[in-house]
Amino acid sequence: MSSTFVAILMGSDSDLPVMQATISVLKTFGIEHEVRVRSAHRTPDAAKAYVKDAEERGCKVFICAAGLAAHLAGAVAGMTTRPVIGVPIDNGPLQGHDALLSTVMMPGGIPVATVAIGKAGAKNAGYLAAQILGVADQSIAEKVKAERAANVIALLAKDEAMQA
Ligand code: RP5
Repeated sequence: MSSTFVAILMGSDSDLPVMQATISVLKTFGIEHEVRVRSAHRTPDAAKAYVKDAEERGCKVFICAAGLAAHLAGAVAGMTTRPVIGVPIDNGPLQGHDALLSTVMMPGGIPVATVAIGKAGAKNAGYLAAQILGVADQSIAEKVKAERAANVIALLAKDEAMQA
């Protein structure tokens, strides 16, 4: 029997500090996840084998992070019809602009839902995965709504404190 989970793939273990933001969001919502290092360039065969195996075991969303010539999300998107979220990592001399364009500029028919460069994008990748799962899972949808409502209250409270 397969159980629903999100797979987080990263091109290198050096991407992990940024991707902790994704892991943290998924933990907040109690979403099962796996974290693996698989590279489109350095370990293409292992990347493909993982994607196929993860699909069979119940992976519903793939989150792929890479920096520089960031082809991991695009390569994974070519291997699966599950939603693929791409996180451009902000390392290297171009500070993630290279990774952003490599991730987002996909040919028609093979989409990658690309989030912002770096930590904000990594965080949003977790939220987007939760929202995708929430379409079919009411309990996750409710948690996402509750978290948003709590954020509104917290922000307005900060504003109120500022005015005092
Ligand atoms: C990319 O190259 C990885 O995703 C990483 O962001 C970047 C550098 O990798 P390392 O040289 O740190 O392993 O493929």
